[in-house]
Amino acid sequence: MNSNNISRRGFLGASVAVMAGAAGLTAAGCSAESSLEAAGKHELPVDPAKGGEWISAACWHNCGGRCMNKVMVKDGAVVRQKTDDTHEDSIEYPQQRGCVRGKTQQQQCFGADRILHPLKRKGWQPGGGEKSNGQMRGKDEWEVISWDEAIKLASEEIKRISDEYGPTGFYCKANNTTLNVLSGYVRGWDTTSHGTYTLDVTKMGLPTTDCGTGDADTANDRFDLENAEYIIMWSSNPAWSAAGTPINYWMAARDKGTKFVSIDPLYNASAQMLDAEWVPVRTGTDMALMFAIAYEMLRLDEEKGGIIDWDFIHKYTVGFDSESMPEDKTIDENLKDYILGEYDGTPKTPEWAEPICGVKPEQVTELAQIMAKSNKVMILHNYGMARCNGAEMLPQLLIALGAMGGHMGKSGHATASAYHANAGNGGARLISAGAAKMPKTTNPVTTGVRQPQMYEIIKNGGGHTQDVSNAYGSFHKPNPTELGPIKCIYHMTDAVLQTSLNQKEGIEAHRAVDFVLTLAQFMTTNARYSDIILPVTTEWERCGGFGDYNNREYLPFYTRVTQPLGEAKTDQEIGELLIAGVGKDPKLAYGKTEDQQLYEKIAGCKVMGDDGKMKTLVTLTADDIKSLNAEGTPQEGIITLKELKENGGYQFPRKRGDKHGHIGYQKFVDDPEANPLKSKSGKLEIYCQARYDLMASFGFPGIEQYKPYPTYVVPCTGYESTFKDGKIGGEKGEYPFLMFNPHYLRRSHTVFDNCPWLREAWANPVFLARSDAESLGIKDGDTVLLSSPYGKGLRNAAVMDVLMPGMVGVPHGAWVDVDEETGIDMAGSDNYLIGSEYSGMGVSGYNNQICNVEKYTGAPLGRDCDKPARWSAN
Ligand SMILES: Nc1nc2c(c(=O)[nH]1)N[C@H]1C(S)=C(S)[C@@H](COP(=O)(O)OP(=O)(O)OC[C@H]3O[C@@H](n4cnc5c(=O)[nH]c(N)nc54)[C@H](O)[C@@H]3O)O[C@H]1N2
Ligand SMILES: Nc1nc2c(c(=O)[nH]1)N[C@H]1C(S)=C(S)[C@@H](COP(=O)(O)OP(=O)(O)OC[C@H]3O[C@@H](n4cnc5c(=O)[nH]c(N)nc54)[C@H](O)[C@@H]3O)O[C@H]1N2
Ligand code: SF4
Ligand SMILES: [Mo]
Repeated sequence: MNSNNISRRGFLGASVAVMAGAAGLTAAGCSAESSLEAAGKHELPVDPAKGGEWISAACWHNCGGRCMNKVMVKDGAVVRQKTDDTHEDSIEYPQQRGCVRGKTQQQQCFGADRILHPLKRKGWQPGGGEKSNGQMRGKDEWEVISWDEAIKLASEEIKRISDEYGPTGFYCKANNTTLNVLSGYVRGWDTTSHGTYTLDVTKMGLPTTDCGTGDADTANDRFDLENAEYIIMWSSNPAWSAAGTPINYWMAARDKGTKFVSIDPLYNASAQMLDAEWVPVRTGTDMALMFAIAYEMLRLDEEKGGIIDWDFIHKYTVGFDSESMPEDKTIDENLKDYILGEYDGTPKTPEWAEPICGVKPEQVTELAQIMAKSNKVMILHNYGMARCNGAEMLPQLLIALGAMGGHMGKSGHATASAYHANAGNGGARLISAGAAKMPKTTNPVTTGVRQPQMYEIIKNGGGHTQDVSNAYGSFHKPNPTELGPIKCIYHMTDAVLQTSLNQKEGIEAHRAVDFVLTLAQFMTTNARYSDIILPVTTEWERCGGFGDYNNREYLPFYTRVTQPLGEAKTDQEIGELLIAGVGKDPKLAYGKTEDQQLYEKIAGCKVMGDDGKMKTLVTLTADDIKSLNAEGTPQEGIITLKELKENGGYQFPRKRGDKHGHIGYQKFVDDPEANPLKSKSGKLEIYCQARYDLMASFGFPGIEQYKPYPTYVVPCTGYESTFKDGKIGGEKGEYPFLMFNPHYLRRSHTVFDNCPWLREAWANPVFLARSDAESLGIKDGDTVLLSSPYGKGLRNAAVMDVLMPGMVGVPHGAWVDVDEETGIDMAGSDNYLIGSEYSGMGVSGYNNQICNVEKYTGAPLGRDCDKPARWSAN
């Protein structure tokens, strides 16, 4: 954002250039020229003289894309990198091109900051209490120890804690087979990706989290995007958050004449690429805007008609008006009369909404006209707006808006999520990987603690919890539970101390326990606050696998690039050693080799046949199976193992008009009696008693403000909190800005934050609106101090003309770096500025936190890429 490599060509031009770069179109500012240059050109010929071999390599993170990544390996080193060149690129059959992060995987695997040996914190001794010297976590020195010593120390300490405190003496965020067998553990639940959609939206008739597959997918197939006259991107930035192919599909629709509207505090990269009309909105206030749009639709329909699809509403939904109330209702109120102000005397007009959401009344009226039943409209949302305090009823209101225009179940119409690798590409999976059959292990503890409250329980040596969920998205009536002390924190495939809110307290919780164990590739935040770190391999050092993350048309497959570096071991190998260390049989968790598992995944790959049935994908001969070091039976498929390897997986060939199109809700809309939704009424429940009853049963703070249908609720923290007395329009308070956390291109959450190339390419500044910066005397690049009621952090300012005034963007996932003297975080960690406040259903309100911004008077921060790495292997 403040790159010197880009000349200023008028504010918007420059911003567009930078944002387009952000989308992976350019790689300005990267230092390792040769490698990146090579990586950027996918037509690079293999040079036999050089003797290199192209290998399909993993790009393994939770980034929202799924692309092909190829590396040329020579003498054990990666000398070149490229992406998909297996076929010509076309919109029907696009290449699965990777982004700059994919090319930086070599700095993940071969990074100078890899942890290559078991490490022990010098001040820690097993036995608990004083011996653990917990206050030194994050400050102490490290010593290299042998694997034997590391496993002995860790397994003996786990056994001691397990004997003394039982399974609830342990905490782990990730689903952990090893720990199931070792001891059991308390889990934390959070609303992470989908925010309020995590709370059982199936009760209102949506698929889980509004992200279905197959018939249940609410979004239409990608070829249908161009049939929409308007696509409303609500809180949606696929160019950043679903890098790879999806944005191409959206651009293809734009080229065919579809108009885009972006409702977002930031005129984001996708909006710019799609020439979208921008509706700037304050975060966490979308419901106010939605009420006002609905009000305008009702008004315009009354005045001139033709706006609202009343037949659709009455046939497919309940709770919109007094004619369509569900049988199980407990109050006689409906959405329409609420909007008209029948119950509270306040009609939800654009003038009512403007002070809250900041959207100009003219734009509200225009949106109401666009959403009319006479237009073909797709409302495609991502979940940023649902990751806000007070957004509990947003799914019901959004579906009501869609239903008012009849925008479901027809070509060119949709009201749906557009998320991750399938953003804007709904429908059944056309290709899928198999699964390896593994022993089933069970965690003896079923208690799920709301993640941010976890830290209080750990710090206080136990406590009361309202157990309402035992895993993601599976909520139940509360089970009041008393937990004893948690003495061990075990980290593996999560970055929870970095990605969960309430980080400052999280650090204190880590300092309070007897033992923290982390399986890590780098000195991540989890690792930094640990006692023993066990070096784990990256996917490049393992036998291979599938990047199986929801892309319905492409299944990436990768194999080993290098033997394990240093002394790193796989998660399975480490799990086996720990289980054996406590005197149990590793076979309880891991019945077979990783090679055998890979074979089973390959053998179980399925591809959609012409008859609509899934068929075997890969032919495997006896020799193939032998080459995989596995045992099994040969099989017939449509491609060979060699092809699977060389092509980096399999891409399903698509054509416009093929049999694999999909229209969300089509079956339900065609015949609602024969194909009812999963809600009690079988319809879309705008008034949903079941979802409300479940939420109310939690007894979380603020629940009395909610009703079974959407109403405007003042969030526990949000825009209102930026005012001194909590009233909009009054005097501004100590934290006058509203902070949100865009998912950022340097990283996939926390992953890649340590990569030098990416640190140079993406500066990780704080996003400030120009008018705010000017009134605070802040210039682009100045160091600014961010403060919130919970913490303080430093960042360099990126002064932007594409950000709504009053909003502050703090990119998600930077590795916290607390200056122990001042308590200020030097890295711009989002969660260092956020506490554990919640209400309603316990949504983590990442995007409507409050903060203050001021010019920093101390030494300038400098650039992240000039800072030394946290850890060096040497
Ligand atoms: N404030 C704020 N907080 C947020 C968000 C936000 O917008 N704002 N977003 C939320 C969202 S949507 C999400 S999904 C979460 C993500 O939260 P996390 O899942 O905790 O984040 P990741 O950074 O993906 O963590 C993956 C970790 O696993 C490690 N790892 C990778 N491969 C392996 C392996 O093979 N073995 C082992 N042992 N470790 C491995 C990586 O190094 C990394 O540390 O964050 C949430 N937190
Ligand atoms: N580069 C990169 N890509 C990623 C990830 C990553 O960390 N880095 N993480 C992946 C994961 S697990 C997830 S869950 C997805 C998340 O994907 P998204 O939800 O798309 O990511 P965000 O950047 O949080 O939000 C998207 C847009 O919503 C806007 N927004 C935020 N709050 C509000 C609001 O209250 N109202 C409105 N109207 N707009 C709002 C933001 O300005 C942003 O432009 O991304 C995935 N892709
Ligand atoms: S979008 Fe994700 S999978 Fe694709 S290259 Fe980038 S980091 Fe890798
Ligand atoms: Mo996520």
